[in-house]
Amino acid sequence: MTIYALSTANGVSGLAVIRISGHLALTALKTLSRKSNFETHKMSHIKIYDPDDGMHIDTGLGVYFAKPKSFTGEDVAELHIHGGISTINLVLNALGKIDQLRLAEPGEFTKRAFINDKMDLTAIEAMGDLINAHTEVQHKLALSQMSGSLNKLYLSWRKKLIEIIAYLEAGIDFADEDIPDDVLKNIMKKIDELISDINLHISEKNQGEIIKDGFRIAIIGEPNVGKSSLINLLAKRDVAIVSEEAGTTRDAIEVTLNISGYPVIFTDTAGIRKATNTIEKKGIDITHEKIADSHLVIELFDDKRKINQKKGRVSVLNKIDLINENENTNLETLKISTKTNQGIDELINIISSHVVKDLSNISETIPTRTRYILGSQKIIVSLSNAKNIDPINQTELFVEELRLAVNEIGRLTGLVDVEEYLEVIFKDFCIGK
Ligand SMILES: Nc1nc2c(ncn2[C@@H]2O[C@H](COP(=O)(O)OP(=O)(O)OP(=O)(O)O)[C@@H](O)[C@H]2O)c(=O)[nH]1
Ligand SMILES: [Mg+2]
Repeated sequence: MTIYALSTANGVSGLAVIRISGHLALTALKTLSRKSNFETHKMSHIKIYDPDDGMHIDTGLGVYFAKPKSFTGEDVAELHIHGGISTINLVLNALGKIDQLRLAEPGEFTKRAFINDKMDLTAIEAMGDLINAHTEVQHKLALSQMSGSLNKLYLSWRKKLIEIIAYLEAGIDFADEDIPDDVLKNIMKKIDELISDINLHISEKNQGEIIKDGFRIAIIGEPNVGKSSLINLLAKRDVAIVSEEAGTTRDAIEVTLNISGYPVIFTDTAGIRKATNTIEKKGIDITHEKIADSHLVIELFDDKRKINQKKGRVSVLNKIDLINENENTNLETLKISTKTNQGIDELINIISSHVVKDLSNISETIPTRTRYILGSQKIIVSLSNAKNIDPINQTELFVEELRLAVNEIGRLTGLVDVEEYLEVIFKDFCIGK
């Protein structure tokens, strides 16, 4: 079936793009435009007509991509039309009148791209990340993974294992074929190297989570020190209630901001004190959970005598506007005022340096999904099992473990193909001799 759908966002806009994919894509373009020649990959100025009653619907651009050089790998056409709701609906209706054309299901274009080997699973997932990217770093990582950095890493693991399997299988099937000694000696070394590469990949999990889900910062302190005032100032809007009454905030309130290109989630929390009120107590419990859950804690004070520097926390003295200038000259702690904005830029710089430090040297292949981590862990299990098996005397058992690992890698990229082992054997050994 040939499918079609609006590919730009729903709603009113200057332009809208309707994408058509399948063997009738060009026919549909010709039918609606009443134009008979389209050159592949070239835009043409077209008028769009309803195929039944001949109504002129819109004037725009049409382009045809002959397979396989298209997003889906099938024949694809695009109609660039005006982005009004009625225009879009009329064009979609007109397409629906053509035989064997139907509205695409969610994700169906991408699914076809996957089936036609245009993209592997990691690229598809990264494309989703790219569309949802809010910050520069998310964007950069998603673009790199969409362009195949992760797929390349996984395929390199797979290739190493397939090579080992190929050598060993050749040994079983063709007894007169000598397996070179050095190859066997190297097998365990190669597996060890692979295990450490995969462990390195798994260890980058935290960075992946931070880039995707955000660097979490809890703003804590005693009641009334100005935590909610600070979060409102950072967010540039009133997200939390500010009051001179101590114990105002009970629920943890979160805002996500872009700091140096990274998503940073600030959490305003209930002020910590010995509370008697049950609701406030619950709020304070949540504060402790948030502290445990964050990458960085900012502890606010409004009384310099109470300041203490706890490890892993950034201590900040607020309400500096109330303090006499001479009093605070030799204080090491960062001083701010949410009233006058004093010290706020410096605070943001400090936060930024913490975020950047945690994410320095990030590789383009950090695991951005839990399934990459779970899959990698399964691969390690199989490789560790293999290490306890003698590859020469128990070749089949050994190879079986490697196969499980290879399949698991195949699952990561969406490619599971056992025939490939044979291909490698045929390529590396002259079997027919
Ligand atoms: N003068 C001055 N007052 C401030 C400053 N920051 C906050 N305040 C005041 O301090 C009081 C408490 O502020 P909040 O932001 O509600 O404090 P909080 O830490 O969130 O308090 P709880 O939610 O009760 O824990 C309010 O009356 C604010 O206007 C500041 O920098 N200077
Ligand atoms: Mg508050």
